[in-house]
Amino acid sequence: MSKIREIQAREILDSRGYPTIEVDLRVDDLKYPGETVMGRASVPSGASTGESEALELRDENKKRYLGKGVLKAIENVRNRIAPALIGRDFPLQSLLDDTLRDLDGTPYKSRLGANSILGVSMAYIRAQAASKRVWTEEILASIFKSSATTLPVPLMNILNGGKHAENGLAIQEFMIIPAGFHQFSEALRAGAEIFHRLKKILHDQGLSTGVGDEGGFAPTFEGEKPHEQALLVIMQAISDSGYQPGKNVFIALDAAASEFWDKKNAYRFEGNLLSSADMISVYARWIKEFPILSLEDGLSEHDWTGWSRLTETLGSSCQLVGDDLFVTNPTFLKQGIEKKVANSILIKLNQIGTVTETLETMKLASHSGYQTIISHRSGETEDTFIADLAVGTDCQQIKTGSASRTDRTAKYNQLLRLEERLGEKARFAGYSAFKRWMS
Ligand code: 2PG
Ligand code: MG
Repeated sequence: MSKIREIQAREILDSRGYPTIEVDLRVDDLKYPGETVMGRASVPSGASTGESEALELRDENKKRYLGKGVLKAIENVRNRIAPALIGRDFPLQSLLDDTLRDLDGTPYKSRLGANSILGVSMAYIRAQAASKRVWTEEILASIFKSSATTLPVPLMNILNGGKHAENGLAIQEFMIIPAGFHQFSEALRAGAEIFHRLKKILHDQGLSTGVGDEGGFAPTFEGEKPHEQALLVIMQAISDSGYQPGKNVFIALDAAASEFWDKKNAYRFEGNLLSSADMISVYARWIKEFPILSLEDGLSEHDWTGWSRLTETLGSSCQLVGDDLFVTNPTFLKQGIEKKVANSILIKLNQIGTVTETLETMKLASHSGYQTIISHRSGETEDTFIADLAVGTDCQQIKTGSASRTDRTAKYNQLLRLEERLGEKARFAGYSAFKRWMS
């Protein structure tokens, strides 16, 4: 029995300098009776959010942090959550998370805020690990029933656009996928080398090498086809680094298309208004010309008809990932499975708001043949929970930014530690993460 003894919440800053919530949760130490141990977790925040995400509670008081303070969420932890949990033991994470959901009582966690609920949910996992003297990923593995030996392929966002930069690119993320390696550490090294090579290429072309929210470069390409220019410089960076595009390093895109979709069912793209069919043709052409293995949110979360067509047309040659489309929510994922929409899902803890629900969505995905990709948010902290989550669930892919900004590299560094700790047991997911889409 390991009862909850204390819960503290505080306002800290995320990677964009906006407040977020950090929770310290103390439980009985199973090793030394009478003592307590602490689990700590902090909550990330998105910019290009799906409309049906669980609610991120902000103060909306314009006099503090431009309205983005999280004091209300903190008050909810102190005055509503802590009194209901302190002195209680939850033998299963799901019992704790069910209690949190009941306390909130709304479908999108709009009463207490998903940020306050998730902070407590994650901190409890960490506290359990501390109390039992095991690692966080081992706690997650015991819930998810996995071997916790898989190291995910990193999807590294080396060129930023959309809402994460100010460079006019509609597509939000251009990522490299270093899949053709034997170890995570080798893949990460390749990714970092390509990132540095890209910097040199951009510099030599007189383009900006400042970085966007997720640590990728954010140059402004002046030509008529800026997205193709972006893809071309990435291809060059891969080859100039001594790697082979389409052999050991591939490309992934997150269009985050809800952001450039307007309500008249058209996409504002490179100066034109395109239909979903036109957008699909653009993607089809790119997939032919470039080694693109993954396309996330290629169409808007409101354009399910377009999504069906996209899946029918490109689903056998490309990983099609629903992010804003599914918002880590089993209800939307079930609809996707029924309607044969997308073939993969992005997993973000704060879109749904508890660890248990996140794991349930992942289980549903894998039972239905949907690939899962654990993801950061564009607003992050130094918390490395998602790295532990990826290994703890044997997830084959993780997307957590570029090879710069500590908020991004912290996750990669944790994966390096996990690989080292696993030693000979470590298995890098490599090509097998994408085998369905590799010809
Ligand atoms: C996305 C994410 C993370 P945000 O769209 O996939 O890259 O961005 O956190 O802004 O929603
Ligand atoms: Mg996305």
